[in-house]
Formats: sequence, C-alpha cells, structure tokens
Amino acid sequence: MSDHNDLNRRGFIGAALGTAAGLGAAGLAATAQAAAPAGQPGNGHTDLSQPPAAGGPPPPGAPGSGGQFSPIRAEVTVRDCEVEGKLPKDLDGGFFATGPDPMYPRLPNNIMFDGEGHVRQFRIKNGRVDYMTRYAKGERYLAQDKAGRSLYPMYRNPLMDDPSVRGKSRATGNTHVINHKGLILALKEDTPPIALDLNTMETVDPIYTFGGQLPSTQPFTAHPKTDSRTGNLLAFGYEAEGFGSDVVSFFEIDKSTSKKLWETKIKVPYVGMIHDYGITDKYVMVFCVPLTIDHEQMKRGGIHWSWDRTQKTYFGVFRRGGDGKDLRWFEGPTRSGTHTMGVFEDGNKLYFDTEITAGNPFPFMPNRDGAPPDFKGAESYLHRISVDLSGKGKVYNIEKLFPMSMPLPRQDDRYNTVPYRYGYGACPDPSVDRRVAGACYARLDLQTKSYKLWNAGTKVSLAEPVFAPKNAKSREGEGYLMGIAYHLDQNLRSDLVILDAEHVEDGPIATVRLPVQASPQVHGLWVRGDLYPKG
Ligand code: V55
Ligand code: FE
Repeated sequence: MSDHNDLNRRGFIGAALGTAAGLGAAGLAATAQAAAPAGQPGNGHTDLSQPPAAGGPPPPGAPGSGGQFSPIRAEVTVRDCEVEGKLPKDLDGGFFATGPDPMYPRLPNNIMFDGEGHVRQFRIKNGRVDYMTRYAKGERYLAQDKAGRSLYPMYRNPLMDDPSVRGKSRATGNTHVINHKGLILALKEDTPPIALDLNTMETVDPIYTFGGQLPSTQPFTAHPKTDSRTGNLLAFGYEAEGFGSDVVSFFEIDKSTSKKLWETKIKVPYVGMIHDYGITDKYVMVFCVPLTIDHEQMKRGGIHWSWDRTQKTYFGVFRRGGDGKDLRWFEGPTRSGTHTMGVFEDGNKLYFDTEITAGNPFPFMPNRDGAPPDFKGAESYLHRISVDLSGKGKVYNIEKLFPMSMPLPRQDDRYNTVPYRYGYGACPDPSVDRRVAGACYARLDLQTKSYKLWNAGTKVSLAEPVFAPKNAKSREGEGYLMGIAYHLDQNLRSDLVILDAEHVEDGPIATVRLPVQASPQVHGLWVRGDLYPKG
C-alpha cells in the first residue's frame, strides 16, 4: 500500500482538513478551520475512529472511518426545529447544500470526493425552520439501490465500473447545488445535473439536459454563475468531447426559458481539473492547474487525477458570446487554485480572485512523482490574478489578498459577474497559532483590505457559509451569513448558525439546533422564498 492509500484509509480528513486546512478541506464536506496539534487526532497521523482534536475537521462521510464518522445514509426530516435566539422575521427562503454520502463503503484507495450526493434543505419561513435531506437519485444511485452493492468503486474511473452500468449516467450531484426554474440542480463536474423538486426534494430528472439542449453526457461544472444583470445561467464543462478530451465547452442558458443562448469550445494546454471559473459582461476566465488526468493510474484502478508539479499554470481569457478564437493564455508558476471568490473587468484589465495553494490542494490525491502528501503546500490563501489585455504580456500578475487560509471563499451571489466588495468564508483565526486557533466565519472587505471575524472556538468545525440577502433589493452584503457548525464534542451533532453578515463579530443572532449530525456539505446555496414555485 502506498502512503497515499494509507493516508486515505486512516486519516485523510484529518490530514487534509485539520493539519493542512487546505482544499482537501473544501472538498471534504466541510471546512476550513483550525489545525490539530501535531501528534493528536485530526492531524493526519491518527486513526479517524478516534474523536478529532479540538479544532479538528468535521469528518462527515469520511472513508474507512468507523463510528461517528460513518456516512449519514438516512434521509432525514425534522419539522419545526428548535431555535435559540431570534430568527429574523424577514428571513424567507431555503439554505441548501450537498455532499458525498456513500451508499456503500468506499474502497480503501478511493477518496472522499466520491459518494452519492445527499442534498439538504433548511426551509426558513414565518419564524420557523424545517430540515429535510434526500439523496440526489441519479442513475448511479438507482442502479446501486437495485443491485444492493457499489457498482462504481473508484472516483471518476469508468474503467472500474461494474459492466452492468456501462452507458448509464455516473452523476452523483455531490458537489454543489443551484436553483434553476424552480428546481434544485445537484451538480458534479463530470456529468449533467440531477434535478430535484425544490419543495419535496424528490428527484424529478436523473439526467437534466435543459430540455435536450445539452448532450446527456455533457460535463457540467459544479460552479456555474448567475449573470448579475440578466439572471441567466452561465456554465462550462471540461473533458467536453468525451473522457479525457482537452476540449472545454462554455454556454449560457436563459433563466426562464432554459434556451441555450450561446456556446463555444476551446482547447486547454493540458487536461486537468477545472473546478471553477470567472465570467464578466465581456470576458470568460479559466485557470488551468496541474491536477492532471492520469491514465496509467486509472488503469491500475486509481482515481482520475494526480498532481504534476512539473507543469506551469495557464490563465486563459476570451470574449464572452464569441467563437473563442481570441483566446489568450497567460502563464504562471506551478500552483493550484480551485475556487473563485469573485471576478470583475475594468476596461482592458481583468481581475480574478481565487484561493491559491503552492502545491497539490488535495493531499489525499496522489503526487505523480510519488512524493508524500504535502500538507503545507495544500494550504489555501486568497489571491488576485490580474491581466491587462491592452499589453502584449504573456504572464499573469498575482497578489496575496488576506492572511487566513480559506479554501471555500464565497461572495454575495448577486455579484457573480460584476465588481464586488465583500467576501465570506470559514477559516482558522489568523491572529492565533494555527495549532490552537478556533474556527471562524469571516467577512472580508476587498475595498479596505480588512476583515471581521466571529470565532466559534476550538470545539466546532464550520462548513462553508452562504450569504442570504435580506431581500432581492438589498445592497451588497446586507443580509445574513449562515452555515453549519459540527460539534466535535457532541458526536458531530450540528447547528445552523445565522449571523448578521454586516456584523459577524457579534456572533449568531439565531442558532437552529438539529438533534442529529447534519448531512455532509461541500457547497451550499441560499434560495430566496420568492423563487420557490407557487403552491
Ligand atoms: C471538488 C470536489 C469534488 C470534486 C472535485 O472541492 C473538486 C472540490 C466533491 O467532489 O469531484
Ligand atoms: Fe467547489
């Protein structure tokens, strides 16, 4: 067994989240937060069947982890949840999230990014909160449910699929959720969305193709954007012309008719994970990082990716609405960047704010050169990448923005395609030694380069927060910041904490106490009440 396998089996979550608080964290379902002290549980060197150290990671759905770290499996409904504090009267909508919750135990060398998508909703209305979770029931879920066993044993490796499922959709919907036309679309970047009814959360379409406009094999990013002016849906898919292809397709879909308004394709310098992107009124921006496809590893039964530290990064820019022929690449050093916080254009200048790691962002994914996991290199910090299209430069500029590690930055999603001022995220307190720092929610001010923190202490792990505007007309940042706190000292029993987004330092104004561990979360979404289908 390689170091990688060993790590994955025994402690990857702790490793990824706890020690490194890197993107592993991110993907992981849960968080960015404090590091575990060396030699303690949660630091990647101990058995995950032990409780994590204070400030350690939340381990929902962790592979090979017994007891409290087991998958949820149960589809849960809790009506009229217990609330501490005062639920804001004007808060009307749903906080949704998804994450991998494997139906059957994972192979020891599989990773936590694999597993059937388990979608949850906190429906908040009239001062009351109902909690509900349902699996996203794509063809993969249904086939396994029928067979009574795992038929997809390895993360994004179709060579390993059971022969009985050839040709079926591999969609899990385990990474992110969006709202489109009164549906919840559960997303995984290698497949089309799985569509769920927004109210009942039952799956209504296992392969959502926008009325047949996208091929049923279309990869669809987990990080589409909402056009800030029109509300249209902007998305892309990599490996767009079949498994391992170097083509990325970009498209725009009308928010109300679902009509495809634009599509273009580009070729990338190498086939790698393109997890997120940026789009403004005029431009599309993509960041190519060397977590690249590894055919040899897949033939040996491994995952889709390995980290190739010999490759540079490439920042690509082309005109939105065009044919992609104007595509320009700007080079930079070996880095990774997985999540975009926000982007904007200013004349010929383009700005792309993203979290950046110096090395492999996911320590549980192999390094191509066989190097052991690099936890320091997996720590993620917010940077601004910029280019000036009026020059002839072939290199992008990059500048660090904030001192705290934050693998899952968010913004007020109404600002996806226009200039923005505020960012949000979970992070360890940057003013305290990482080994004892509490888990915080932060509100970042990009204009003053300052931030406000609420420190939740060392006994909780905080999942990625979402921003909920008070109403459709609120100014940027006027509203609530909410997220899941997994209690490390209560078998991960979880709370939903709701903060005033303009005063996060005051702490929660309301806490929704679940009687159980919340389902795993990679990414979450706020859906305003007025966007729910009537009736
Ligand atoms: C991420 C998560 C994924 C994935 C690829 O957080 C990237 C990043 C939950 O699955 O497949
Ligand atoms: Fe993501």
